[in-house]
Amino acid sequence: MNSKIPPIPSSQITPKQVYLSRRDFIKTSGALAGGLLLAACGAAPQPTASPTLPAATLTPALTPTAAASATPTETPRPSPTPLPTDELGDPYNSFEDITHYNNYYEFSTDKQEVAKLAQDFHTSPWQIEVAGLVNRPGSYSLDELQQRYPPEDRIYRLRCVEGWSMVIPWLGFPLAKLLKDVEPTPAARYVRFETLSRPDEMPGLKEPHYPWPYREGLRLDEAMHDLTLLASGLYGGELPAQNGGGLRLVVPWKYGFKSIKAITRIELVAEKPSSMWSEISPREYGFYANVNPEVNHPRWSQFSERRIGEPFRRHTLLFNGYADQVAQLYTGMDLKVNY
Ligand SMILES: Nc1nc2c(c(=O)[nH]1)N[C@H]1C(S)=C(S)[C@@H](COP(=O)(O)O)O[C@H]1N2
Ligand SMILES: [Mo]
Repeated sequence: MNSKIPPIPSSQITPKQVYLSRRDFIKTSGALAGGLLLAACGAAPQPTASPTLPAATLTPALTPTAAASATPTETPRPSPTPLPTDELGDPYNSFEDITHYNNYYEFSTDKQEVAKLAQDFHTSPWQIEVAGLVNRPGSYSLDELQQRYPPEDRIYRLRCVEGWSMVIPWLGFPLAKLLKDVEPTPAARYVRFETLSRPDEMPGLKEPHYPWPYREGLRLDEAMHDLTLLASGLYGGELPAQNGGGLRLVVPWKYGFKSIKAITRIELVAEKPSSMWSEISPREYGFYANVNPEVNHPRWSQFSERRIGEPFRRHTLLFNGYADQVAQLYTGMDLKVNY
């Protein structure tokens, strides 16, 4: 694979407020950013390992200034602005990496081709149908949903079943809010999600070996968990087409393929729904797909992962590091059997 992407001014690929805050950041802590850039360039990870830079809007608590705490008699010493991190101290991946290293088979199986092929995909207006075993089915525009459920900042690790991972600052709302409002009936036990099929704009749909459309499913209690997000943005801006815009699911304790992109239909059902990947290879892509370093993929180990932008592999964490929040969903279940 070749990561030569023509240089694009960051003002064209970065949401405006992020771009502006990057410029401020570079002004105030150029030395730190430069140091990290050197460190990152020493290794040869791909794609490009650019230092992650903060969106000021996402991290007001992370930008202390030395001047504010200095007494008048002291010479203020510039203190480096820390890079924004998730709750485990892992720095965000760069906007460039998050938006140019994508799994999205409706466009391409080549992660570095997706952004280019998705650039004319229309993510607005966006309509989502909620149907099935609910008292109040309906069809909602993304605008309506965003007004009803104001987007929250959520910093999540994303671990792909292939063995790589990223830290992504999403904007979104808990799926639970929407589900509560549509009132699932007592018979509803699972939630089924379906991706839009728009063959004119999605060249990958011509690939006949895949049982399109992309579909995924969750148990209702997993779907109702507060970590389960419907994301409509990232890095403080709109959700780029290549990341699943208009609206995509994010389930951070499961392998990335569960986080279905470009959702147009959500259906409450009684039986465990099938998914595109489980139809292709049920042994390799199970329904639960909980991140677990002890349960290997039939063709490779899941013990460690490559964090995009880092030179060394990391240990993979049980439930992708969210065990304290989600392990109780699986009490009494054998995770090796229910993979
Ligand atoms: N509709 C659809 N959703 C999808 C995929 C896909 O090919 N099509 N790929 C999945 C996989 S394997 C991963 S790892 C994540 C990648 O999300 P990202 O490109 O935003 O990092 O999207 C998931 N959602
Ligand atoms: Mo993935």
